[in-house]
Parts: sequence; structure tokens; C-alpha cells
Amino acid sequence: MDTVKNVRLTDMKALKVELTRFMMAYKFALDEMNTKINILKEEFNYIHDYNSIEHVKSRVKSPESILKKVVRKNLDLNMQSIRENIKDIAGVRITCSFESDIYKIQDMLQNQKDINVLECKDYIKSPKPNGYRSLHLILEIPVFLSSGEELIPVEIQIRTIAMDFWASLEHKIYYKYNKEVPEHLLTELKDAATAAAGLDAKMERINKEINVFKENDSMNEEALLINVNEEHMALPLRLLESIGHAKTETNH
Ligand code: 0O2
Repeated sequence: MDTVKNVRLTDMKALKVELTRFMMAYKFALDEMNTKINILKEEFNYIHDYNSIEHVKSRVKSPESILKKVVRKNLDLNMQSIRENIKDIAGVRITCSFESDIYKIQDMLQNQKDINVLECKDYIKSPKPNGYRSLHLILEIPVFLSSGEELIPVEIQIRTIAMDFWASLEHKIYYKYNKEVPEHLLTELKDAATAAAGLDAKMERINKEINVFKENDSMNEEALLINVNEEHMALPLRLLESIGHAKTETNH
């Protein structure tokens, strides 16, 4: 009896190690992806002098949620089936200021040569019937483990602050009513989604106008402002001119 128990215990321990390795690969993929996103965020900040990314949240799906999804999707309960069918075990949510930032970030990520695009669902161009808007990407990224290279999928949801505000409220309501949301709230949520989309469009227009103004204004300045390590520094135009002049001289 004790021997059977011991064998079971050994099996369970081996399985635990296997599962931990499985989950860790997703955690490492998230770490890699977060580094890429942070670099883009900082670089964007230096060059364009504003935060295109407001905040980033990431998570590895809990084993309990993975199990629920396996049951909901009627999948086989084994590692291979989970690996092949559940692509959001590693997930990142990026919240941006403006709708145009979403597509800039999408391009900047997709153009990196170690990233493969497995899937793209644009719920901004085609919102869900309930009003949900967001850009969903499944990107595959290599993770280098002691056992070799593994390609791990990461789900990236990119949305504006308004889209995120709406989705959080809708999610809360959906679970509060145990997925049976009263008709009048569904209608109100749809109206709120339309209002949020209107707000995004308005903010985008205002921002474009400000940018044109900023560009024209900077032509008349004595110095250009740059942003280094969250600090604004003035680059005198005389300095830029003489560096530019020296460069032209060396090239000749
Ligand atoms: P969690 O806890 O957020 O991760 P999938 O189930 O992913 O295989 P689907 O439905 O095709 O299949 O995926 P889709 O459309 O890419 O959406 C997956 C995720 O997007 C959801 O994750 C939500 O986070 C979000 N989402 C999609 N639709 C809605 C919506 O109508 N309202 C809100 N608030 N969020 C939405 P999970 O799996 O639900 O859970």
C-alpha cells in the first residue's frame, strides 16, 4: 500500500516539475515582451516627447483559469492540447492615449524580426456586437531555455483609456449579473461604447491640431526641447547648426 502511495507521490512530483517548467516558459515570454514594450515606450517618449503608452499590465493565466477554458472549449486535458489551443496563457494589456498610437505600437512590435504574428483581431475597426473595442494580437516570441529554444505565444490587447474604462465596467457588470445582464443595461453599455468611441475620435482630432501647432511653434524657437530620462533639456539651435555644419564638412 505504502509503495503504491510512494509511486503516486513520485508521479505527482514529476508532473509538478513538468507543469512548473510549462508555466515558466510563458512567464519568461512575458518578461521578454515587457522588455520590448518598455523600450518602445521610453524611445517613443524621447523622440516624440509624449507617452504613447499610458500603462501596461501583464499576467500569466492561472492553472485554474486554464482548466476552465479547457472545459469551456471542450479540449483534451493534456499539455500538448493546451499548448496548441490556448494562446492567451501569457497576456499583456497596453493602454494608450490615442487610437492612432494603437496601430503605431502594433507596427513597432510586428516589425521586430524575432516576433511572429499568429493572429490579429481588430475589434476597433469591427467592434463586437456589445460595443467592445480593442486590438488583439497573438505574437510568438522565442524563449531560450537550458533545453533549447521554445516559441511561446503571447496575447497582446492594445486599447485606449476610454476603451479600457468601458471594458472594465462591462466585465464587472457581466460577472455581477452572472452573465445574465438585464436588457436595459446592455443598451446603456452599447450607448456608452458609442460615446467612448466618439470621445476617442475627438481626442485624436484635438491632438493632431496641437501637434501641427507645436511643429509650427518650434520653428520660431531659439532652442529645441529634448526629453532625456524624464527631464526636459534645451538644445540651442546654434549648437544644432554648428554640429550639422561640422558633419557636412567631414562628409566632404
Ligand atoms: P481574461 O481573464 O481577460 O483573459 P478565446 O476565448 O480567447 O480563445 P475569443 O473569444 O475569440 O477566444 O478571444 P478574444 O475575442 O480574442 O477575446 C479574449 C479576451 O478579450 C477576453 O479574455 C477578454 O479579456 C477580452 N474580451 C473579449 N471580448 C470582450 C468583451 O466583450 N468584454 C470585455 N470586457 N472583454 C472582452 P477572457 O478569456 O475572457 O479572460
